Amino acid sequence: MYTNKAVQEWVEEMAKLTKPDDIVWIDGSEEEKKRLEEEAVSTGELTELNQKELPGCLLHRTAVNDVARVEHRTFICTKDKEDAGPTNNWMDPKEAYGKLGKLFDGSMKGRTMYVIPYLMGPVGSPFSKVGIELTDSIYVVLNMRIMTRMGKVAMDTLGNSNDFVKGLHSKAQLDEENRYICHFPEDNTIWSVNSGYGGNVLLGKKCFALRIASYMGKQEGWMAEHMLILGVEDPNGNVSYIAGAFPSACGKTNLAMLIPPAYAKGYKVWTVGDDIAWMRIGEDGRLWAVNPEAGFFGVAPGTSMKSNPNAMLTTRKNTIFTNVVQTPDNTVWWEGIGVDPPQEGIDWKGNPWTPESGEKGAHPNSRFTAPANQCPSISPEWENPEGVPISAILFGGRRARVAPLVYQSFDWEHGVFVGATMGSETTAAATGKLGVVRRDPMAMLPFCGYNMGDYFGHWLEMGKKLTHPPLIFNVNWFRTDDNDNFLWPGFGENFRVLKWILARCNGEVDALESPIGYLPKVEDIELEGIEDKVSIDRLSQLLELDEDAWKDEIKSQEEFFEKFDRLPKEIKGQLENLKDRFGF
Ligand code: GTP
Ligand code: SPV
Ligand code: MN
Repeated sequence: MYTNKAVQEWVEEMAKLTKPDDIVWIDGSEEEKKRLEEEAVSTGELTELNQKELPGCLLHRTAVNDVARVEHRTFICTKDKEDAGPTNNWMDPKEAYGKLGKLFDGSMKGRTMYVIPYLMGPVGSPFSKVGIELTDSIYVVLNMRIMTRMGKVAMDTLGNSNDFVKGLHSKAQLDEENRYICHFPEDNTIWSVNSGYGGNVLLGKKCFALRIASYMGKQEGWMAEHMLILGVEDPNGNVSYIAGAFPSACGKTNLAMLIPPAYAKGYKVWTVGDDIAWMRIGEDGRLWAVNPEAGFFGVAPGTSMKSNPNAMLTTRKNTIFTNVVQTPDNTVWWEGIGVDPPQEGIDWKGNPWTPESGEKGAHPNSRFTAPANQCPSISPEWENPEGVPISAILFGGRRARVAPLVYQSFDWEHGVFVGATMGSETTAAATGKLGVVRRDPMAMLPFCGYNMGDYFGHWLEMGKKLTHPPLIFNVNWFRTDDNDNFLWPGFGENFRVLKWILARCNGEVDALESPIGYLPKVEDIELEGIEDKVSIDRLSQLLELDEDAWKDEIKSQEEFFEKFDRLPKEIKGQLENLKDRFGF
């Protein structure tokens, strides 16, 4: 059905390696979706949920050892090791092709290979790029159908060109010991084997739209970032756009779908994207961003009608739930959904479960895959081929003590330093120890497809070319008191912080200069309606700088930067300036 020669030849070559019984070319049609769903339900790969309550919704359980991204098994395979840099795992491309080639050899025997053409970015946008994923998983096809513009539209965009990202995925035996997610940025290629978990296998997402795309962006003068994009509409109908980079499971989806508190009459927040932003410099010298994805692959636990009604409403139909609890009436439940658990259910492992068992019913990294256009707050501009102009960039993470609720960088270069020194406590989105602080520059530590020293350099270069750069801020919703309680109510109340940020962008409010940047005056963060939860004292506490904590923080930043041979001198200079301002 498709006539592109380069695609055909590559598919033939990969089929020779993986030896599937059949090859199915995906067109993205409704009939195809129906057929694949039926097949996956018949084999138990997917379970049809209560079609009255959750029309078009399906449930999937991954293998118990396959529930999150595996960063220690994720590799950047560049010819020169230095080009992968000190923060990435590196493998020589020849070695990687050899090693994974053996694992792929015959891995699709007895199975069907699906050829998925997909488009990252809106149809007809100069930002957009084509990828093709070969996979032996129907779950992957159906997820890619939601997360990307999949099928004919992508092939039509590609035409006769050979400019596409080649992705090969096989579940193989789901063997943890032989699980590899390898990226070959110099060959536009991704090979992923022995996993069935989203972030490892939906190759358009982290693998292409961040790791490969960040490398492309460096070559071509644009940026691929782990950022949400939202628009704030004021009562006069003016919309300002904000992009925000927070590490995995640190609040991007929630902020992107925020509903302003009652006091902020006439304001509205629009969702453009919840995870990834591709950004270019416009002719007007501003930074313009698109969301390359078409769906949300969101964290389920903690999502409720109270914390994120827009996400709940988005997932009422045509959604694939992964690793949540299946209830007796064949709907879904997870910790923090805001309704009582069923008396009994089936947990994410597929076992009978009761709330009394003391075990979590849903995996902490259980997810929903839902079409973006079902989101009640989806921006009218979300598929604008030109993107949206960004007024402010936010960096943020989970910091119990050091980072104040919000501060503004002095300028772009200092903002790049603020991003480069981001740290956050680890979450369930990746395997490994939870809750330990690790440095995570721009929330890109697991997703940068090249040397992060060069990446910082690229940010600095972009700043020089932007005649109207966005202002750069740092936010922290996760500061705690001595009893580990969150000091800030978060979620919808984060709007109060966005409002200060936009007031800064519009030059409407002044600020206090501190060693780390501009801090809000307490009276400039509006507390109307939450005075009972956040007193002035508490707000002051949220904005406080603890000098001892900052001393340790700077030491940790310094140690991190010592790993880099290619650290731009500007970053070093910024660190020295910070120490001077503190008098350390
Ligand atoms: P990825 O999809 O992994 O990139 O995650 P994300 O950055 O989109 O995170 P998400 O919005 O899904 O939030 C992850 C977790 O953080 C959820 O359990 C939320 O309940 C919690 N969370 C989000 N926003 C806030 C907040 O403002 N305050 C607090 N305390 N928790 C929050
Ligand atoms: C993240 O971990 O940042 C996610 C989910 O958004 S995944 O697709 O697994 O990367
Ligand atoms: Mn993410």
